[in-house]
Amino acid sequence: MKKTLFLSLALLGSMAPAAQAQVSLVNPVPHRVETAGTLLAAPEAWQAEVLKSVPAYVGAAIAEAGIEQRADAPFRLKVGTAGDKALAKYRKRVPAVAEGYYLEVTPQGAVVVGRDGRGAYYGVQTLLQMMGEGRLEVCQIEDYPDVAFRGSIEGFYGRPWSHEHRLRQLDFYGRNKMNVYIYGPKDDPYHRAHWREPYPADEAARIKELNERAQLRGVHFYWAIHPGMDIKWTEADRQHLVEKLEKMYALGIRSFAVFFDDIWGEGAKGENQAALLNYVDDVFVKKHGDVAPLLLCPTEYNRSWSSDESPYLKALGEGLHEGIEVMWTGNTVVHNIYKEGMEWINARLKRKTYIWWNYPVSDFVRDRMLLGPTYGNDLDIAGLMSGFVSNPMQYAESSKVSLYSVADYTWNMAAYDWKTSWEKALKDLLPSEASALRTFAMYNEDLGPNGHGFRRDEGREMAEDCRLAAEGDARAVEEMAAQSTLLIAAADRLLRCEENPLLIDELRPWLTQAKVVAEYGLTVCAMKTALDNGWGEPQFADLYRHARDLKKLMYDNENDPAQLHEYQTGTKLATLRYLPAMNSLFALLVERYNRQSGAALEVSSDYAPFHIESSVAQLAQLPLVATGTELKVTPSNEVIKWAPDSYFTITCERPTRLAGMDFNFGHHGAAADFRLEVREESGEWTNIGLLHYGDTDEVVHTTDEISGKVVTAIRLTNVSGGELQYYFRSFRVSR
Ligand code: LOG
Repeated sequence: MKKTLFLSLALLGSMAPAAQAQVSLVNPVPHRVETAGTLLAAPEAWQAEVLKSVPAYVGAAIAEAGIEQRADAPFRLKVGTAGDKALAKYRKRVPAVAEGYYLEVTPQGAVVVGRDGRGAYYGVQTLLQMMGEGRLEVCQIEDYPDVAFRGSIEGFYGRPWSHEHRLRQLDFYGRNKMNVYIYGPKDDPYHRAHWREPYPADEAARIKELNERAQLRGVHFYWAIHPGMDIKWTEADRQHLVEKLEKMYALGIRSFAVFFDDIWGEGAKGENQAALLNYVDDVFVKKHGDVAPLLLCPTEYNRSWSSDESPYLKALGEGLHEGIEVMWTGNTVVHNIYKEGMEWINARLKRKTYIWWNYPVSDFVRDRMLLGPTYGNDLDIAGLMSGFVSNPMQYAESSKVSLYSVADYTWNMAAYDWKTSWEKALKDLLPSEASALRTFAMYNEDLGPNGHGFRRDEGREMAEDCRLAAEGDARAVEEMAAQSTLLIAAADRLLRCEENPLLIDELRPWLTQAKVVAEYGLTVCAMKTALDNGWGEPQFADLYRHARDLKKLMYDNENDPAQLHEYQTGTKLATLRYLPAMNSLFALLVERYNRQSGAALEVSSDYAPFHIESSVAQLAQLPLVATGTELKVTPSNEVIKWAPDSYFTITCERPTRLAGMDFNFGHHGAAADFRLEVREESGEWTNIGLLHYGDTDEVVHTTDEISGKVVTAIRLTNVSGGELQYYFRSFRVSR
């Protein structure tokens, strides 16, 4: 008797037989599945018939699948769309949603019927994924996307993705039913700094090739322009913009976005932005007739920078032509997306917003590799958005861990299960070493303290062991020692894994660091054994010294010039639970040893001698990096708003001798807007002069009097009398 199962992912997760079925290999999780659970061997050859209603790229995808096409093969594959007469008997089963499809698998063959061409493509992807382990499942699937536009926005600061990486991404989006890639890397000069200038021929050719690959994978390739840093609201600049878009059109691009994020001043005016977009809509989009609705990234792109009565949002909501899409990052720059926030912004923009989700982007925490599960967005908001794209890390392959789940979430939101999705993502990315990747990923999830306050629950599975080990619990310490060995093993396996060299190259600094971190943990656990067994000098002291040396090595790895990131040094992992637990255990053991033996070994293995205090919320949580002679505040990507009299203070736990300092707020003239003071050991505050060198210098330097001063705090105050809006490009103190 046939058993009918309407599967949601929640069910898949909890039902063992279904979890092994071939349908469970499919990403995103399909909406409606009927299956008897019967498994077949996947065909090695088939007779594939692709009806004319289906675009050529679908046939190409079938041909690329590596299954022999043979006229006498017993397995028949038929692919068409809902309008095909030959498939009329399936029509009722094709969901009436753009990009939906119906797939039926029987022992004799498979039929894919798309609502449209892309739907047919997605039906074929489902079939191919199901065959991933050499088997096929007899089933009927009715499937469709919840969110119309799903994908990624290459929108981070830092090194843009390479051409090869982008091509691989587009292939990945096709397989996982994502239909959007927005090209907007902040550090492509022709996107932002030199937006008026055309691409050189070789770069133009690469963009053309990307767009062509996108078409083959059912992906809308959006090219984005970022004119806001220096746009003048003149006829000339309007023409510059349209001319640039025309150039991109000539390369074959048919979807365009205009970004005004992270700017201030002239470019940030809502009415002008709306008028410009409407103009482009009239003279470019409507003129051509085959260009997608424009997409705008506004200047107030999150709620914390806006207000209930924001005149800016009002100007966009009322002024922008119907159909122009507007992006939004949520309640803050980096935030999970909640229903209440969606309703708030949709009411103001008078349209369903297009979500720009700032995860797993790491351009504000460049010392992190973000490989954890993708969780936290509300599951009942599909109907409130027009699109959802993820801004990834500059590490393209590694970003696939979360992009895989973004595909899953946006396609079938109510059924989204972040745990299962994460496990599947790791297997998809590195099938031969998925368990090693999982072990490693458990330590690479949290972002650490950061300006946006966005954190992840790293090491949730070892929470209890970490808590107990920190208190010296014997069983938990043994457990942690075993976990540490597993981490070393995982790092070694990944380092010699050849399955995805691009991925391993990205992970390498963190893999190297993971081995040192784990060795430190192991050594601390061994210190406990040594102490429990009554070992004294020299064994305990040797282990103690080794633990401290490993800490030093971690630090050296972070500051290895070969691994320096452009703005923020560091290669951090395991910082939420594992390292704090091992540090506490270390301190506990050393104290006990000192007590027992009368020794005076230093207890703390970590020392954080500098702290930030600021009345500017955007600055208060910025990480500080202290190297041997320098103290650097992590730069901020966005514009910082300094209220009148607001301050930024660095306090030093120990009196610190200064050699000098400078900062860059992206503005010549900033020196006159601030007062710099240092607190001397006596507790007294002393003013230090500020100046620029020359007429255009953006860097603010201090006068010589700073050199040699021994201080316990450095304070910068906005004394301009008004609100200031400046970048925060660098802030360095040398000592
Ligand atoms: C930028 C983005 C950057 C991200 C995270 C938007 C709309 N713009 O603060 O380019 O990658 O935040 O740092 C942003 O998010 N500015």
